Amino acid sequence: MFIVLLGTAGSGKTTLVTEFSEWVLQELGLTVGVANLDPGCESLPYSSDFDVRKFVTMVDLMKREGLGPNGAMVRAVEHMEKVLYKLFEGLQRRDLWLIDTPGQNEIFVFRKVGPKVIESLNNVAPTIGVYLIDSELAESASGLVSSFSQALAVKLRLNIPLVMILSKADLLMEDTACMFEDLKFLEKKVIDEQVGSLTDMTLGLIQLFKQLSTAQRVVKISTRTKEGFPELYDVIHESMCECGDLT
Ligand SMILES: Nc1nc2c(ncn2[C@@H]2O[C@H](COP(=O)(O)OP(=O)(O)O)[C@@H](O)[C@H]2O)c(=O)[nH]1
Ligand SMILES: [Mg+2]
Repeated sequence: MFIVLLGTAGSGKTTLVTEFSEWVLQELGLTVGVANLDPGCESLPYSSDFDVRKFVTMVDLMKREGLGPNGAMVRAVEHMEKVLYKLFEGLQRRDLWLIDTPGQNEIFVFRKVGPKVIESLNNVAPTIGVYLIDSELAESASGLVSSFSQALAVKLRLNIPLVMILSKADLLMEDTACMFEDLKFLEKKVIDEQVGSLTDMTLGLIQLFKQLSTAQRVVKISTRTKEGFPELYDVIHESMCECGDLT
């Protein structure tokens, strides 16, 4: 099974890959592989079984081609597409694989490389996305709904089962947790926030969100406190079963 970590820059993907891989190994005794697909990271907190930086790095492209960070990331993912087949040569058998994706997630997801990576993984083993909603960005009702709409765009683009989680639960405000868990409460908060002509659209997005997450339960994760790791493993497994990919 491949678990692809997705979410905005700084939402906690790399940290979660590090902590969750250790937890899966120690607590569940499963073999876990880790692949880094971020050509822009300077150092990694985990030891990777596959690292795209062996083939391309952003720093190198910035130096060689005089590009800025975004231009270099665009060139890097274009190059990644060409070396994708090497990714699969490097992946040995494991109970599960965690796939870390670029910090500048939109360049990965919305360029050709994102769907190509997912398709190639899916051809090898069942693949699921874990989308991190950053608690720090979801302090207001409209902030949380904007995060939902980003997740919706990712789901549309990659077309895989997507488990939605709230990252950095240790920073979570009580109101945010309630909004995430109780969509009726979120609707009320949207109306209270008086976003004017955007209210109807925002309420419409909440309706869409109800259909988006494959997991019925809300998972709050903190890599600081280790809150939510067993729940995350359970919802990943449940989502795979619902999609008929696991029994
Ligand atoms: N408070 C808190 N900070 C976190 C947590 N997970 C990650 N971070 C911090 O968030 C920042 C971005 O994390 P990173 O994993 O690099 O995000 P990425 O860009 O999505 O890979 C780092 O400073 C992390 O230490 C968490 O659970 N709680
Ligand atoms: Mg990262």
